[in-house]
Amino acid sequence: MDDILIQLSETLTRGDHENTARLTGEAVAAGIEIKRVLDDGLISGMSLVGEKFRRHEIFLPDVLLAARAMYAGLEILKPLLIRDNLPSRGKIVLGTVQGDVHDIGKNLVGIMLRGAGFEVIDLGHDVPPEKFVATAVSENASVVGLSALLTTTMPVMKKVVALVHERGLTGRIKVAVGGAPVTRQFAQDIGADAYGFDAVNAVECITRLIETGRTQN
Ligand code: B1M
Repeated sequence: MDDILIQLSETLTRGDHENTARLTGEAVAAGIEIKRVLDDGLISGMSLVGEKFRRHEIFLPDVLLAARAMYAGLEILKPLLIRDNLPSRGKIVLGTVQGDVHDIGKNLVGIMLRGAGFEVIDLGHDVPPEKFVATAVSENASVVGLSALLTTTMPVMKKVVALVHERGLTGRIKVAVGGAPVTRQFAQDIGADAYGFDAVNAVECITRLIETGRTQN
């Protein structure tokens, strides 16, 4: 792997936001594909942070610093991923489910969706089921995209799917789910319409949902 991506990953792991931004810019300027800067640089560093946190080698403040560094890198990539002034391909309500504050992956999904020409209404994190459904109705959005990073908040996704059915909105509002602990099997079990394993795949499955109406599960 390119040295600069190894350095980028290590810098993010240390929570050094200034050098994370600098190295992200340098990697782009060196002509490295943006997907690789994201996957092999920023996301790879963040995965390492997760492992160290799990092993109690680092603590919550260190994770917060790494998150700040991740955002510094994403700010550099954002203009390269988002294309403005395109006709909208569809409207998506996006958010991290209630009880969960992890929003880096969700924001990445939002950036990629906007980059692919979708209109995204981002409700942020810690979003109650009712708010997802009410916003989709009031904004006439056809998809709600749910992110969860905690095993304890995954059941909220099931509540959103149930609410869509209870309100008689089945088929009109489709539910796409994702996040590190979420699996395709889980998505099928709760009756979600689509599952995306990463931000690129989220765009693929949501595009399929909107353009062909075909569910994946
Ligand atoms: Co937390 N945290 N955290 N954390 N944190 C995890 C998730 C954890 C796995 C760490 C660990 O123990 N190894 C663990 C969860 C364990 C579990 O549930 N099994 C954990 C824990 C325990 C906690 C706390 C409970 C810690 C505590 O307080 N003791 C606490 C919970 C707070 C809460 O939410 N109520 C907590 C807090 C935090 C911070 C606030 C410090 C910070 C979040 C900052 C922020 O987001 N603004 C944080 C972070 C940064 C992490 C890790 C290290 C990194 C997450 C991340 O941003 N990854 C994480 C460990 C890990 O995941 N390896 C961890 C990078 C991001 C690009 O990936 O979010 O997976 P990800 O998104 C991917 C895909 O999942 C997918 O696409 C994205 C791009 O590829 N995707 C979708 C995401 N959403 C999608 C939606 C889709 C489709 C695809 O469709 C709509």
